Amino acid sequence: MASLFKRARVVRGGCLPAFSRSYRATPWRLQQASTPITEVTPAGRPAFLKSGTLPQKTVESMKSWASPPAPDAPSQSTISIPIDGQPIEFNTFFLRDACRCPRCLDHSSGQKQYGTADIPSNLQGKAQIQTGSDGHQSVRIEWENDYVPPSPSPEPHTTTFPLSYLAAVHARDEASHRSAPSPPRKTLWDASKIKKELPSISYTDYLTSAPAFATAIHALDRYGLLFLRDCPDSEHELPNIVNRIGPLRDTFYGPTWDVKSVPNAKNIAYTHHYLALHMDLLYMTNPPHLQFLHSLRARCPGGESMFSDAFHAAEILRREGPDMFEALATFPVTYHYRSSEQWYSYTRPTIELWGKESGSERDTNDSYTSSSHPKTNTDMLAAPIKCINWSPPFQAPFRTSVSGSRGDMSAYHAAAAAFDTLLNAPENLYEYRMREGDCVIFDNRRTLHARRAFDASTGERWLKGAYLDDDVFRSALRVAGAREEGWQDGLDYETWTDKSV
Ligand SMILES: O=C(O)CCC(=O)C(=O)O
Ligand SMILES: [Fe+2]
Ligand SMILES: [Zn+2]
Repeated sequence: MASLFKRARVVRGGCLPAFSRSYRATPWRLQQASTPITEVTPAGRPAFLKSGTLPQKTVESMKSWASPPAPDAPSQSTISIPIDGQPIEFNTFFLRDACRCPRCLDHSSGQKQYGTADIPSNLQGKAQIQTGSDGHQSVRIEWENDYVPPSPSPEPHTTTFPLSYLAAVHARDEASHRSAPSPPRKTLWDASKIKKELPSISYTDYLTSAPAFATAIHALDRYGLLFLRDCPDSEHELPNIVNRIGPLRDTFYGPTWDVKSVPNAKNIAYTHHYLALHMDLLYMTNPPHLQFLHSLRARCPGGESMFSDAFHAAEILRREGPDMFEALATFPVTYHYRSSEQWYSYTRPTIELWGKESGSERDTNDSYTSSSHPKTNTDMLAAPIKCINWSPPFQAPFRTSVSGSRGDMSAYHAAAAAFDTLLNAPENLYEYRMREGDCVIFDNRRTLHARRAFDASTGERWLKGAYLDDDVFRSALRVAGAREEGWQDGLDYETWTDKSV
């Protein structure tokens, strides 16, 4: 029966501790083999269906978790803790589970030594406020019927929180009840604004100055565009530039790739033709978040780069043509890359919005992972933009709503034409001729890139390119800023580990 809980954790590097037999006491409920099974399901406890497929003993054990504790083992669903003089009820399991003491966390990795499911359902706790010699207040909880990870220490297990942490948790809960979390802060731009405010940094500062690097990548997050100046003239330099943020994203184009005009190009970018505004790799499930282009040679006429803020264009459309905005937020467009050796394909709407459903990461202050899409038009017209998908050169034939006189395709066509006009309007398009030694970094889910045709017969044009994923960028932003925007004071505790014992 215990095998239900003996999950084999397969972790890359094999470094997740815990869950090994020696580290786990038998969960309390599993010892209660004779616990009477009841159909009564108190609020907040899951009801189990009768299972025809699981062994009866397993089903009984599962039911025992859902049933109320025996009368001699009263449960305590909350613990009252005063926050700003008000008694606030915190869920008992939340408090026990959030313990970050050196017994609950593995000493070196800071990872948990037990699972939430190991916490006995009859857990009880008594909270006491303490004031340290430095004046900081903390909450010390003494537990009864606790799950205690094994430790050489004879001391009973207690949990101590900075009071500021619980105040921040409470504030976060309150805010999420009042309104949807605020969108990640972005600075939308048109051509004149970006010319004035263009984020840029010298190569040397980017690599050697932590504060300058932090400022630069926060600007990259805000504007979706950053220029590095005076990069070394070496085709081997780009991985160093990317690695300053984190490991680069390898694709079938290679870890880095050369944008040069070549015969039999496997990508339209590797020709000398005009390349319309687009994003890269939308035919993949998770297109790269950042794209890097390092200019190594700029010795022929033409080839100017162009950038356009697709969030800015989409916001204009939301204001001026809400029906068109809706068409772009719903109509599915298929992108593909097909050759003799590759066949990538993915379908997505042009505008993706942050959802509001509970459990989505927008509710947890994390701004760059996937979330559910708003369901109603009202939600759609209010929801912040998560990302844009626009890559005409890589579109496949449409797959839906195209037969007969169905309106969807025509509505999409009108909306796409309006969006294209906005993206390419001279007042929105930032044109810049990359100089040798420049490296541009841009948000591939927001900032569109294009280039003018060039005359490859009179001189060389050569860019080296690379990609980087969203998780890697979010991680670098957090490290550089110690916390994300929208992150409340005090919540840093969640990633803090007390290694003092
Ligand atoms: O040639 C350029 O400036 C851009 C090429 C391009 O779109 C790409 O490499 O993704
Ligand atoms: Fe591209
Ligand atoms: Zn603990």
